[in-house]
Amino acid sequence: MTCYNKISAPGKKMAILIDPDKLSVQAILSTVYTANEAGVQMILVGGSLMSTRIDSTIEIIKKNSDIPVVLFPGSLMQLSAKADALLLLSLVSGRNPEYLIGNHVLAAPYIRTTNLEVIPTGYILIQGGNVTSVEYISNTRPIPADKKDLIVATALASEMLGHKLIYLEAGSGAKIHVSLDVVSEVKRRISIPLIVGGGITSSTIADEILEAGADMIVVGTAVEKNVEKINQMMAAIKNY
Ligand code: 1GP
Repeated sequence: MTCYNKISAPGKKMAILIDPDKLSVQAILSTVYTANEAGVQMILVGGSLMSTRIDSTIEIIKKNSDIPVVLFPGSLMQLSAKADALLLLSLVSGRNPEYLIGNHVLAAPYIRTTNLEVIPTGYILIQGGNVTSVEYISNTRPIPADKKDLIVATALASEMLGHKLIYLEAGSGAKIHVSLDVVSEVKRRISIPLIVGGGITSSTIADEILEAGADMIVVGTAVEKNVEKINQMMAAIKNY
């Protein structure tokens, strides 16, 4: 089954975000073992900066897990043929052409030489109460969290342009996750799968966001701080 089919399949899913720069090899291993046991559906790999070689991180994950590894690249330096799939992100909330098409042009010839499954993704950055790395690095403004109509219009335009997924992002370490109201309205209006991430720190929040309509949640910071969160959040997912 392709990664896209896994995301689109009925039921709720959780992806763990592994940022190679933030975790030691030992911490990556303990995250991966816990994810295996808990039945996590996907592992995303990426970050805003990267001083570690992404290939070696993916090798470690692959050697110790059968969970699909999906690239979630913060930059062109984060491409690897060793992953299973690539979220080809278009930062549609922003107006920086490099993150809408420029980097994609630079990456496309290389991506074509790999076996990566490419998943075109409309990536929508929403204010999360603090300035996140994505906002700073991409030099784009997030959509204000209370502008539900703008967020919905952006998601609709993204779907109409042919993106296969919508990713609502409050930013890694966001103080405030994407609101339940926004998640449910976007889900109601689009017909492609919905991913939500940023600031999901507890199983209660995870459950509320899934209940509001997310098909898959992405959790990074909370798991970096406490790997046990994987079990707690997966327990919420298993209720569906
Ligand atoms: C960031 O959505 C992801 O791109 C995860 O965010 O680190 O806040 O869980 P957190």
